[in-house]
This record gives sequence, structure tokens and C-alpha cells, in this order.
Amino acid sequence: MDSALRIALQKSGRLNEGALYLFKECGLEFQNGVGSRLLRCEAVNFPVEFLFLRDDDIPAYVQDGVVDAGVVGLNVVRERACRVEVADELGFGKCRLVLAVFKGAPYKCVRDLAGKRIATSYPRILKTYLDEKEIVAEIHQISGSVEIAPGIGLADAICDIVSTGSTLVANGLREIETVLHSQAVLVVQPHLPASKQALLARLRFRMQAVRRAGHTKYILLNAPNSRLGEIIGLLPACKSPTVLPLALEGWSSVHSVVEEDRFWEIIEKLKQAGAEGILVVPIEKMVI
Ligand code: PRT
Ligand code: ZN
Repeated sequence: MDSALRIALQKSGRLNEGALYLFKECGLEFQNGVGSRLLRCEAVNFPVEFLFLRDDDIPAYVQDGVVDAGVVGLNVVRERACRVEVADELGFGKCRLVLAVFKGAPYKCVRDLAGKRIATSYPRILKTYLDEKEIVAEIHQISGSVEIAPGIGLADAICDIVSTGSTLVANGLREIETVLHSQAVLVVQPHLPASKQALLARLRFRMQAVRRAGHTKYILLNAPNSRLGEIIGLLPACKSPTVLPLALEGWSSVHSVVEEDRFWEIIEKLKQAGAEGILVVPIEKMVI
């Protein structure tokens, strides 16, 4: 299947599940399912093949054209510094690369780390960050368990990934600065042939519809006609909310779409404006 799109996903780890979920929601089906033992699999209803790799290898595979695209953390893309295009942020695998020090240490910001030793698995990103701030520090590259470096006297600070922050706390560390915000991204080979670009565009269209739906909800409510204008004013919608008359005289049913993060704020205001019977339902796909 030469003309099929080839996409690299993480074989196992934090981004594997989110990536598979996203592609399944895009309607892709696989003959024998997708298990963690597989190294490659083809979709039966779309010309795409997935290769399962270590995340660290994905940027280079995309750059070299071994695969056409890949799903990987932005932190890995930046650290590998490969020539790939970051096409889309995918909304999962969110984390930050931060500078952290011992809770009791006197360092408050990156300037205080001038001349100090910083342990990290991200030497390139850290070096770029320090250079931008015109700070010279000693970068000590280690490949794992970075959080223990200050405790064993290996470093004065660390530069590592956090998501909840509980690993830092468990190791007696505190954050002093964020170096990079990261999440899973779709990276693409910059010189794809036109036929593959067209396939990728079709797939990205579906991925965007899934993502959009993921952070929006469909809302239905009953509104007294006397306050309809006020209630509609509270509701953002793709174009404008749908308003249908209720069998009960003087009332209407209003349907709209709200963003997940504005959701509670809007619901409270709607109630105050006299809305009743508010239903909020998930949206599966959203094509605009
Ligand atoms: O085997 P492979 O090489 O493919 O995987 P990996 O072990 O290198 O990576 P993996 O699966 O751990 O992470 C893949 C990607 O997930 C990372 O490159 C990030 O983009 C993203 N991600 C999101 C994270 C985290 N959250 C995260 N919390 N990657 C790592 N962590 C680690 C962090 O290093 C630290 O040890 O989790 C710990 C901190 O977690 P909290 O929740 O205590 O802050
Ligand atoms: Zn890795």
C-alpha cells in the first residue's frame, strides 16, 4: 500500500491511548483491532497505516520520510529539533517542562541559577531557554529519574516534565519557572507529495471535528418568551441559537453549543435569566 498515508504513533506510554482514541473517533477501523503487541496496522476503511514506535524516534522518522506524519509530544519535537511541521495541537498529553529546585533552596527564578548545575533530559530546550535569558549554567544531561538529582547532590536544580506536580512534591522540590508548555501534536513531513497531502487533509478535517466536539457541549433549555432576547444573548453558537416554540404558550425551546470551559458560568447566568429544564449533552463530532 504505497499510496497509503503512514503515521507513527507511540507504541506504549502516555500518548498511545489518546492517539488511538482520536483516530478511532475519526471513524478508522482496524481488521484485528489495535493491540499493544502490534508494530504496524492498516485501517480497513481509509488508506492509512500506523507504525508503533518509541516516541523519541518519531520526529526523525517523520523528517526522513520513513513515515508521513506522527503523533508525539511537543517537548520531544523541540528537543530533537528535526525538520518537521507541527500541523495541529491534539489536546491530550498536556504537560509542562519546568525548572524546579529544593523546597528550601534560595532560588526564585532562572536568573538565580546562573553558574549552578541543572540536571535534565532536555539539554537542547534548556540551553536555548538559558541562551535567550543570557544565563550561563552547567547543564547536566541525564536520561531518567531527574527528580532525584538535587537529593543526591548531582545538581542544584532540575528541568523536567510535570503534569500534576505530585512527583516534584514527593521529591521535596518546587517549581520556579515554566520553560515550555507541551501537549501531543501532529507532526508532518514538510515535503509530502500532493496525493498524500490530500489524504492528510481529509484526516485532519476529521481530527479537528473530533477535537472541536471534545470541548463543546450541546445545550437545550426552555425560556420564557419575555426573556428570550436576554437568554439568547448569553449563548454563543456556531451561527445563532435555534429557537422553537413550545406547546406551552409563552415559552420557547432554545438549542445552542457552549464551550466546556465557559459552561458553568453560562449555566448560572441562564438560570438567573429564567431558563428552565436545562439539558447539556455531549457532541460527538462538530463540522463547521
Ligand atoms: O517508551 P517511550 O520512549 O515511547 O516513552 P517515554 O517513556 O519516553 O514517554 P512517556 O510515555 O512517559 O511520555 C510520553 C509523552 O507524554 C511525553 O513526551 C510528554 O509529552 C507527555 N507527558 C504528559 C508526560 C507527562 N505528562 C508526565 N507527567 N511525560 C512524562 N511525565 C512524567 C515526568 O517526566 C515525571 O517523571 O511524569 C512525572 C511527573 O508527573 P506528575 O504528574 O507527578 O507531575
Ligand atoms: Zn521516550
